[in-house]
Amino acid sequence: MSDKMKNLKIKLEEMIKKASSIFIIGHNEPDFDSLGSAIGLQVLCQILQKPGYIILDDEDIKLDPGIKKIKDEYQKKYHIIKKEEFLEKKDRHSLLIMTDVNKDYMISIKDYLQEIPNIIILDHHNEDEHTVKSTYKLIDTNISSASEIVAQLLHSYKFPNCKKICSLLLAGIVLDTKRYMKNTTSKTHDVAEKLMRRGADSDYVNSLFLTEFAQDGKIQLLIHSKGNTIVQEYAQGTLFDIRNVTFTLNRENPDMIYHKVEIATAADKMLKFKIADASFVLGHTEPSIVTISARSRGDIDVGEIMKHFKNSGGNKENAGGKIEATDILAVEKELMQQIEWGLPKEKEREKIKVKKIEKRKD
Ligand SMILES: [Mn+2]
Repeated sequence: MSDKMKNLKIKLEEMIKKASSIFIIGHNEPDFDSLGSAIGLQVLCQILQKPGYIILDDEDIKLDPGIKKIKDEYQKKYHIIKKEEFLEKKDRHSLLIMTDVNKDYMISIKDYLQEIPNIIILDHHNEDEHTVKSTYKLIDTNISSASEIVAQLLHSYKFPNCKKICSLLLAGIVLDTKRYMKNTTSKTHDVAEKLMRRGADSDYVNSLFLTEFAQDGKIQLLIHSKGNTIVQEYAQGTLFDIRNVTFTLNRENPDMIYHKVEIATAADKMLKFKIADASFVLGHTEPSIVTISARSRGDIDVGEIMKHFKNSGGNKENAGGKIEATDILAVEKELMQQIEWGLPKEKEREKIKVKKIEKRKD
């Protein structure tokens, strides 16, 4: 275990033991990493014999089917609660642990952060001006997932239901690494291997990732229907040298409502094609909300591009946002303009070139 991880463990144990109650929260519209790591942290509270709660305020109908399945199975056992219950239960000695998230606009209790004296953040996403002020944090973008962090924390403990918990944490890692294709280090494999040895069930993990037949059809249509995907070429001399960026939205029926997961999956799928060095997929998730998912192979920083929009941002290769808008085509136009404007000035490009040459010398 690295020193950073050891420190986190010491700090977490100390603060959990001191707190009257512990609330654990992941990002809105939870995925396997945020919910899996939250359940893992709740297990840590149970090991330390402290009352812990997981706040999940999203409506059931908006949850991904796999997430809904986990919630239904574990709601009672691991005290998954809504925001209202958190408001009733919190007091001046409560501890909040944020996992898989560090930004205020991505959690359901952002209006109540001032009322919580101690906050610990454990995350693998970039920080920015919206990052919540915390008492202690471990934020490391080189770690694959929050589940990888929590798995390491739990490895030295014995606890009931271990196989199931290890399966959930493995699901988090599998999701965020795209099955070990991205953000994967030897440590990630190490942690995953240990989860398997403790009984993680890959059949169960795979079952969580099954998609609905109809949903896959909807995603394929979004990508492939004539005219839905536009490819923009950014020529040499711009930030990307020659790079193709794709923009996908339902142009025939722009008001169609999509699930966030459908938009994210479509953006992932686009990167499998040679035509896309970066992909942006836009869709209404509500009549007045346009959700964007942005993906990149790495040399286009989509997080930086998305930062232009309110409530948006992310990592270099994986970003997104929820924009308040009714006109999706206007949002796309703004996005395209943002990419043009974001191109560096001549001088900055010189700097980038110099950097590359210096690297080659090493
Ligand atoms: Mn994650």
